[in-house]
Amino acid sequence: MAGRTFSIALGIAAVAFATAARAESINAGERPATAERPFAVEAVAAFDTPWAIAFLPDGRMLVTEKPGAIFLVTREGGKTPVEKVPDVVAAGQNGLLDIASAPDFAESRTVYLTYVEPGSGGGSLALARAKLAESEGAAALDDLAVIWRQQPAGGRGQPGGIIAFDPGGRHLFLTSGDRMRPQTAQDPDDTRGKVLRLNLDGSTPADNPQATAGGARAQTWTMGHRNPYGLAFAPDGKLWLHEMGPRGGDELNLIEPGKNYGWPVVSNGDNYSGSPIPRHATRPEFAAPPLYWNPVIAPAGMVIYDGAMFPAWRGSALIGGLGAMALIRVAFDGSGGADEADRWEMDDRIRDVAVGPDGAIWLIEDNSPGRLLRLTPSD
Ligand SMILES: [Ca+2]
Repeated sequence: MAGRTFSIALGIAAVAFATAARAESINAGERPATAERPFAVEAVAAFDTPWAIAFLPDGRMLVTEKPGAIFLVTREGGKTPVEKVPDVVAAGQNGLLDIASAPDFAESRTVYLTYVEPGSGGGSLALARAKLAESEGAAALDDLAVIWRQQPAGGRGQPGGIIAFDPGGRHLFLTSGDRMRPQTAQDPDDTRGKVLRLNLDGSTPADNPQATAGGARAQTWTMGHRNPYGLAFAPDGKLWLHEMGPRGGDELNLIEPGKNYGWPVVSNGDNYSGSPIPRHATRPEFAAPPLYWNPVIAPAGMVIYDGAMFPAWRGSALIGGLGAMALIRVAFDGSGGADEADRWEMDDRIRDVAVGPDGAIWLIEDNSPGRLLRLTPSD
């Protein structure tokens, strides 16, 4: 009797421990997409390989094109080219990448942009800021200054380059891809394969995990990433990232300062050559993804929805699927867990997701022409 009670107690303790430790990762790779979409899709404009959408407070958008152009776009699809865009390395995955309006844009007119800057060894990821100037129907980036550069320089594809601001608008978070040099992600003196946390002028915050170490270490918030194309804060303050893995290893990660996410030591996928990589479960010292996709979706772009048009999706992540040619909704459990809730078929590779002031969802297609799409509730 006593023995049996003990066994039951042990069993309950084991379940409680598993829940607290969140040891399990969910694989959503095999989930089907549905053509039954609860939204209407309106094509508003078209671009040459668009990469990112950034809303301005007045409801207009900035849209980047990977070959090196920026447009100011109205909700009706009117396009104004933005002049004085910096030169970029436009090849393969590299080019003009993300754009974001500063938290104080309404007063400062400041925008931030990322791109692969021409230079040695295949170019380097750069973060610049500029003022968006407008007059008589024309627009330009004035006073552009590079405020951060990848160190050391060079690499191939996989640039990362996603910008996010903390909810207080005091810090800028930047994803820096491994540039197809996997070992850089575990080198603490290399900015590649990291999430970096910077002040809004590009300097290093004094309260970063290794702020006194200088160089890449001081800028680093988390390490062990491959190619992160999604980074967003949820309303509860949690920071979520997705990253493209190797074959079968796309991940959604909860980002917490100082942690190491394991690439290339562990992955839930394998190398494209076919050689295996040890799984996350074999090395608990690395933070494991609560959600991963094997086979991959090739995630790109992410917002945490907080708008009015789709109230049931508030607090969910909306993620574009390049390989999946889909829009994916991920729901969170509030304690670090996540699961794929919906996957809707789209007609092309989805590169970025944004939400307008009225709560409409906006997508861009990774194509040339790649369309800018506005999604509103079907009924
Ligand atoms: Ca990982």
